[in-house]
Amino acid sequence: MDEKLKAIYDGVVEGDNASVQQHVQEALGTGISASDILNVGLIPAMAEVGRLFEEGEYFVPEMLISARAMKGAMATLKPHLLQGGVKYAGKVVIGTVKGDLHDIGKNLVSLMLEGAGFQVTDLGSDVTAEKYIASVKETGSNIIAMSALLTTTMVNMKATITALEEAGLRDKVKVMIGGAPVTDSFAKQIGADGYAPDASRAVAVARALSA
Ligand code: B12
Repeated sequence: MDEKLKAIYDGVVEGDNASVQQHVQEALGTGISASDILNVGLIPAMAEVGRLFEEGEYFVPEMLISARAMKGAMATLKPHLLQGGVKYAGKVVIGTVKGDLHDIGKNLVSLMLEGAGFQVTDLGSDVTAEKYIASVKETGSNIIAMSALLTTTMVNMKATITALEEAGLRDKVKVMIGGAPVTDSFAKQIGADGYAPDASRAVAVARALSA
């Protein structure tokens, strides 16, 4: 791995916000692309943090400071990732489902969709079915994108789809879902229209659903 990308990776794993910021700026300055910083440095670092948590080496506070370092880096990368966006491609309401506070992956999907020319309304995390529905009505969006990182909150994706049906909106809006525990077969099982395992494939799915 490139030295700068390794420094970014280490900084996120160690939760060293200042060092991550510094190395991200330097990497951009030396011509390393924002997408390499994201895909080679930042995302694998968060996967490592998850592994350390699973093995009992890290606890919630460590996860939190790593997440802060990752978020800070993403804020710096945002303008670079948005460069070269294409024309308006569709309207998406996105959020992490009720009971779930994990928003890093959702933020990435949101960012990539924006970069690909979608108009994105980001409702944040812990989003109830009612909130998704109110936002679809208000913005006239054609896609709801839901994220879940906890096996215990995945059920709230199905609850949102049921609420859409009850509101008479199911045939007006496509539903796409994702997040580490979510699979294609789960998406089919709950009647979602699309699933993607990562942010770049989320863009392809959103394009297909808007066609
Ligand atoms: C950071 C983190 C936290 C942070 C979150 C900070 C934040 N603002 O997001 C904090 C410390 C708050 C946290 C809390 C908890 N966490 Co946590 N957390 C993580 C960790 C380490 C990383 C998640 C992450 O950001 N990954 C990086 C991003 C880029 O990846 P991603 O989210 O998967 O997103 C990508 C794809 O999934 C996809 N995607 C995501 N969303 C969407 C949406 C759509 C529509 C599409 C198409 C695609 C898509 O694209 C993204 C980009 O490529 C994971 C471990 C892991 N390996 O996932 C545990 C993990 C998710 N947490 C876990 C747990 C248990 C918890 C707690 C319950 C811990 C506790 N005891 O309190 C709490 C729950 C709080 C709550 N109510 O939500 C478990 C979940 C286990 C399970 N099976 O349910 C995990 C898996 C850790 C573990 N191995 O045990 N956590």
